Amino acid sequence: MSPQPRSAGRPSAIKWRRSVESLSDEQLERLRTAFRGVMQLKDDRGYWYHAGIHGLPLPDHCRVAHGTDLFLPWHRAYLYRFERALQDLGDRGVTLPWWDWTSPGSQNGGGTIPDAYARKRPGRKPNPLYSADVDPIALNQWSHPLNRPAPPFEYKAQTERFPGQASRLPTADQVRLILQIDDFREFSTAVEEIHGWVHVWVGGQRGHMGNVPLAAFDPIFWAHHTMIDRIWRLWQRRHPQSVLPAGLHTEALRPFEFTVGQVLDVGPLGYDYASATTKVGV
Ligand SMILES: [Cu+2]
Repeated sequence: MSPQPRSAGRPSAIKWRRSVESLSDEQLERLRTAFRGVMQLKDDRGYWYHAGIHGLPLPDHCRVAHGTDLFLPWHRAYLYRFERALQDLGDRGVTLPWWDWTSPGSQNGGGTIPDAYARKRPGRKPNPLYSADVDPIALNQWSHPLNRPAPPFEYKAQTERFPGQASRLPTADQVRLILQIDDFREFSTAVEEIHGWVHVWVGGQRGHMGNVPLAAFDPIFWAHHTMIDRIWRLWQRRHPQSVLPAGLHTEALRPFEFTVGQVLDVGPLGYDYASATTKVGV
């Protein structure tokens, strides 16, 4: 592995997020242990609490965080918060990996979910990255009569995926083109669009990932959004002169304790993306 980049003024304790496909067996096991840990907690340190922030149970923040200029910064704060919850269980070195859906392995055969997330029972224990229980309150709210128009069906109590039925995975060429866009708003809109393809590709018609209010219950949500955050980071490196829309800098990223301006630089947040993979589709 090539040496990690260090730039002046950075705290030395940068934690590296890595590609799912490059995790060692040990790193993967640590990630699974951390996921199992948060899934056992039913309070505000736990998985349901964090997954629920994205959409249901109410109040759902997905309306603020999608289709607006806050899409990228809101999800950066969200990933940060969840990654801290994983680390707070005791393994401080655990980080969120990204799923590079443009990689040859993921593009293979019309699209493939990485092994780390696709295998139901890779060892003696069930794989917590394969599926998760959904908070019953979120499910109830989804099918509640006040939720109009009435949803056409109910979602299962464990997250399900129906990959490849309803969309396509974005390619490396598509991401490269998007990375060339100079304007933040145009870039953000383009990234959000291809991000939606991946949600629908994974979830199909009936899978949780395909439905924003329930998407974050699927463990692969985090790897998908880490890839989106990484694309933003790659873009930031390439377009250092690009300015944000007026007023965006001071907007609050509720319910997180950040403003947009506070999440622009990942250095103070204590993480970055491993250098060996700053290209797209490798
Ligand atoms: Cu999303």
